[in-house]
Amino acid sequence: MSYQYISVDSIERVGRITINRPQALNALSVPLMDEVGEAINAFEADEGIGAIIITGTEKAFAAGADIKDMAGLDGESALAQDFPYNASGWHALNRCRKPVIAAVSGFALGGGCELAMACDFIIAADNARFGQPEVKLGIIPGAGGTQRLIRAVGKAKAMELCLTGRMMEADEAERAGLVAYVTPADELQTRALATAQTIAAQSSTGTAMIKDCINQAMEIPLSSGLVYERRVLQALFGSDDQREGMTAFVEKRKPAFKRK
Ligand code: CO8
Repeated sequence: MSYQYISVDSIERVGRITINRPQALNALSVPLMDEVGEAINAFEADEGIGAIIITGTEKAFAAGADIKDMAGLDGESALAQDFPYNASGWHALNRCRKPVIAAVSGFALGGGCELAMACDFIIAADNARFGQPEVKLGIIPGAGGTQRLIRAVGKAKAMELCLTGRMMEADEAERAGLVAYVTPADELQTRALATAQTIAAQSSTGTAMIKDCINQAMEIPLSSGLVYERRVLQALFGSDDQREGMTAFVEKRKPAFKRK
């Protein structure tokens, strides 16, 4: 598969999607997000892949939706196309059962911040800057900015960020709970890859179910979430991976999980 706006590679069970439109600070056009969708679907279907990284260039993860493309959009078309979900990347990301990490360097603004938040977690370079500046353009976030940011950083900071449109630096984003950890910019790819490889080496049933349960926690009450989690755990007893994982522990060896 050849792509125009992204590049794709894989290293030891980790599939990596690099947004590569540096002349526009990786602004997210519809064709670009369609390519992201194709690449996610291809990694999802590949049993040799256990985790996915989405990253950008050093200066920008993505500086938002492409404003030049959006400028001429009218309300009726936006509604008819279901903008911005008229690109397959958002759907592929929501459906993906493999863990997806956003490795963010530079700007993650507007749709770029939303794309990072739609991943399972964010690793940030120390030069990363997050923000939802849509208010400055006379619009509001539209791919989860007002919904996922509040769940990550709480109401006060989500309100303040979305209402002012200001940028938040990596260390503040880490303190606020938006990012899992911060790394020096020149170590971002190595550290993200190491984390992704650790995940990709686990039971793929286990990682898919953990992702499922944690995502459920964002949607349902605690009492229902606890039941959901327990039922998933119970269902995993008797699975190939449970047998192999526990047998390997008892036999003091590394588990050899089946890849499916
Ligand atoms: N869209 C299109 N082009 C962009 C964008 C963008 N979002 N961001 C930067 N560019 C282009 C610039 O126009 C410029 O191109 P050119 O050289 O042809 O003029 C080039 O990238 C370099 O940009 P700058 O010269 O501005 O670089 P600076 O380092 O001076 O500034 C900034 C960097 C601060 C990031 C600045 O470019 C900026 O403010 N960009 C816009 C950020 C923004 O407002 N993002 C939010 C967009 S709205 C949005 O995301 C709505 C979400 C709706 C759903 C999501 C769907 C994907």
